[in-house]
Amino acid sequence: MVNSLDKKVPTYYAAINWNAVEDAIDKSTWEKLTEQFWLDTRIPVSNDLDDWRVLPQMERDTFAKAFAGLTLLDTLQSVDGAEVMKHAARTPQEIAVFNNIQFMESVHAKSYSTIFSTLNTPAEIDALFEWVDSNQHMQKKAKIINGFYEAQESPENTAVENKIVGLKKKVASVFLETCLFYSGFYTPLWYLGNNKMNNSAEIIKLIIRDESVHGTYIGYKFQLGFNELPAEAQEEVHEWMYELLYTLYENEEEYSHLLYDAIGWTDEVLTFVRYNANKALMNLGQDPLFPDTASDVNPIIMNGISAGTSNHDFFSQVGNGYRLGELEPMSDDDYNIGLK
Ligand code: MN3
Ligand code: MN3
Repeated sequence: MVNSLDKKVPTYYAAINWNAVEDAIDKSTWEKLTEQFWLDTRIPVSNDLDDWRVLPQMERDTFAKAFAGLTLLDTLQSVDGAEVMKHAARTPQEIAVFNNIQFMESVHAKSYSTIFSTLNTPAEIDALFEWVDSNQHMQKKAKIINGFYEAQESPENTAVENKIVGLKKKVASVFLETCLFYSGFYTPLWYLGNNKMNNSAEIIKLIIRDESVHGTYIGYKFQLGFNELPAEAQEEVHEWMYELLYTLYENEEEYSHLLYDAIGWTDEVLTFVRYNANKALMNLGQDPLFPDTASDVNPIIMNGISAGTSNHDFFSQVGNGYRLGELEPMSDDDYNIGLK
């Protein structure tokens, strides 16, 4: 019997169907990201106070500024980066994945404030935010990356040109998350490698673990679109990408001199940045730009990054098991989202 109320109309809005997943990577990434969910408030940062009190003032200053810089980058990702990725989604499940990513970017951006509120005075915190919101190098990287996020497709463009607008957003995001963050991440990893400031570093390692999934996932989605481009357009994007990375690297050089010259770490930081620049290119399916490999990075940093898993949350076993991967896609099960 036909119910006259059950009348068919053209689809105005389609329901998301997780039982008809087009791309298995969406599902495996969703599972990976939800499995590694964490909150800054569960990490006992105040246990770092004994280490903090005996740090020389110059090191404290570098530490706090590095974290202020990271706050700006994660703010950009939480407000604009993840948002624009969502609009370029290829599948409905991809939008859901970016909803998770966007929320976690807000957790990341907030988590540095958890550290500041434990280690710094209110006056110091005000000065840090004033510094980062007006520092030329930090503002420059935010401006370059956000310029690509804000770029619009246009009816005057060809279909290929419009597609490239979207692909450039993904490249900008991967460069930010897999390379630019690392001039700041260096600091907590150095202390962790020296068994200091372990709880602040734990937060950073949880962030790094998330970013490694974001970079791999966005890089994978980039490659799907890139492979659909005609050869000529691929060549154009390829050249643009290397130029952009070099421009960003030059800015990292100056930023690292500003932050690290006083404590003598600049050269080591830049080796680490170049190593991660190569990883960003690898996420995008491209060849490395720099000769630096894992064996060129200060072993103390590698020691910090691979330091044992800890579980602060007895209920959900949220802890940190991130280890740095080899310089090839998805060689490490710790952030395997199911790519070959
Ligand atoms: Mn983040
Ligand atoms: Mn991210």
